[in-house]
Order: sequence, then structure tokens, then C-alpha cells
Amino acid sequence: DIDVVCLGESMVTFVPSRPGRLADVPSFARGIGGAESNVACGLARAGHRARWISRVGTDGFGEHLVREIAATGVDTAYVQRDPHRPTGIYFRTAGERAVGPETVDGSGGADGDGDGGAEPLAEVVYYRAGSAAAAMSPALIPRERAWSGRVLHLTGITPALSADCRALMRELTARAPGRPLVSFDLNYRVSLWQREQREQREGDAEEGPAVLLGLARGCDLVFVGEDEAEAVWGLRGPAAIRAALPEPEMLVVKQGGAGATAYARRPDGTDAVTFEPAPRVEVVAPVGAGDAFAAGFLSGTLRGLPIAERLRHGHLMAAAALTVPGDLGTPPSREQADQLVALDATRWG
Ligand code: KDG
Repeated sequence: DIDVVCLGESMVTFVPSRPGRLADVPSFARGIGGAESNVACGLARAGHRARWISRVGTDGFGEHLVREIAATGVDTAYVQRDPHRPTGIYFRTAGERAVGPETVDGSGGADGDGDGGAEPLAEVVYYRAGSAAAAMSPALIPRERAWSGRVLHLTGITPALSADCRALMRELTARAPGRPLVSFDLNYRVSLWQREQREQREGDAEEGPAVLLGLARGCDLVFVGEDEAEAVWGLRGPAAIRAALPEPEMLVVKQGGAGATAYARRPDGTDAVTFEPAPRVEVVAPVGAGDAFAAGFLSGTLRGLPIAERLRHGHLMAAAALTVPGDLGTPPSREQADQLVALDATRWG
């Protein structure tokens, strides 16, 4: 009865009450973050049955996360509580970008994590090493249960957390009977991979770019930001990314404020290529926009909409996230979104 299972670490987020450097801001407001739970929340708000699977501590932060995520309508029945490890938290700048409106990233191409090179002004400080979620492993959940939705959504953050998390990712993306459509958002977090590599014993280090390429190749629907593909693989432009990643049935390349291009493999092996421009919005904070885009696209996928409409639903959800300081915006209702998506092409882009 579940449409989409999203699996990954969520964290309590501390966002400054005003723009400025972390060294200078006086106070922080608590929010929730986590790429996969953001997608689950977006899908729940769009009327789908979404489940989030993860691990949190038995601390108050874990309780807060589960409560807030469940409050959006997401099923949290399979979230494990770990009495020995803390819930991850992180701090980030509200961003100097928040000072003045800018019209960028309508497609959520940059996640604004301050980490992949897309947002040089943002600072992100994670406290998640040794977290309850970093201890996720194939023992977290029987594979059949993670595969019980129509879609399983994963991201490239999880394999950067620990060797156990990488083993879990390989288990969940293995091609075997009963596997649902597996969706994967690259979400390249360079600082997490650097830390992972420092902590691995010499000679044992797994390189982020190779791990991420291997995982992406094994998935059915892959989301990649043009900027992150360049940062992680040195690939420039949608065509080069598709050439390096021909396996997924559907590849969506997010091109910042310009829009997004979907490559959908036809039965004869050629691609149907669809570009949809993003609406121009006044960006408050780009964080969470990529997740919102994925939620909109997945919502359109679940509803069997034409690819151009899936992209437009992604853009609309991203626009809602871009125009608020936190990760999650308030997206339009399904009816409102359908009306906007149906607008003439001259009103888009
Ligand atoms: O996409 C938004 C996420 O980056 C944010 O919520 C935190 O999941 C997060 C991460 O690991 O960076």
C-alpha cells in the first residue's frame, strides 16, 4: 500500500536567524533536513503514500525528527531508534544570498549544501560522524520490506556515510526479482567523501566518484545536477552525462535556473530527450530544492504523466522550496499544480 519508500539519514538542522557567517550569527532556529525524508515529505504533501526508513538516536533530536516527518503524513513505522549513537545534526548559513532576491536554480540544480561547489557562499558544518544513521547496514531492514513500494528512492549521501551504508546501498540496488523502480539522486557531498577517505585505512579507501557512478548505473531513474556531475566526474553538459550513464531507463539532468533535461530510453534503445525550462523565482535559499524537484518528478511518474509534465511538477515543487529559508516549502496543491503545469509553453521559461 506504499507508493514510495525513501531511505537515508535525516538530521536536525540549525539555520541562523539572520544571514551571515557562522562565526558571526547570534542564534539559530531548529528545522529538519535530510534529502530522502525531504523527498518523502514532498510526496506525502502531493497526496502519495510515502515511507521513510532510517535510524535515529533515542535522544530528543531523534524524537523531534520522527515526529515532524510523521506530521507531514509520512509513514515512519520502520525508523529504528539507537540508544548508543546520537542523531546527526548540522548547522548551515542562511546564506548571503538571502539578502537580495536572485533568480537562479529554478530546477533545484544546486542543492545549496555549500559542499559540491555550487554555493561558494554557504557554510555547512555536519555533526553526523558516528550517528545512528551512519550505522545503517544491510541488517537495517529485510530487502523485501525496503522494496515493498512502487518506487525506492535513494541518494548518493548514504554511501558517503560509512562502509556499512555502502553495503546497504549495494544490497538495495542489486538487480533481483521483486525490485521496484529504484530512483537515485546523486547528491554529491564532497566533504563527507573526504572525511570517509581520511577515516578509511590506507589502501581501503573507496573513491566517491567511482562508488557513485557504480550505484547510479544500477538504478532505473537517476537525478543529476549538471554542476555536481562536473564536480564529481568532470563531465560537462547533459549529453556527456548521458553518454557516461547510459544504463538508467530515465536520466534527469538538472541545469540550474535554465531547466532540466530528461533522457528516456525507448524500446529500440534510442533516447527520447525532453527539455523543460524552469520558472524564474526569487530565491531565498536553494537548500532542499533538488529534493523537492525529485519529489515532483516522482509524483508525476507515479501518476503516469507525460515526461514534460513530470519535469514541470519537479520545477514547481523546487520553486516552493527555493522561496523559503528551510528545506521544505509549501508546494501548491495537486489541483493547483496541475493547472500551472497545463499552462501554455509561452508562460513557462
Ligand atoms: O538536500 C538537502 C540536504 O542537503 C539537507 O537536508 C541535508 O541531507 C542533507 C545532507 O546530507 O546534506
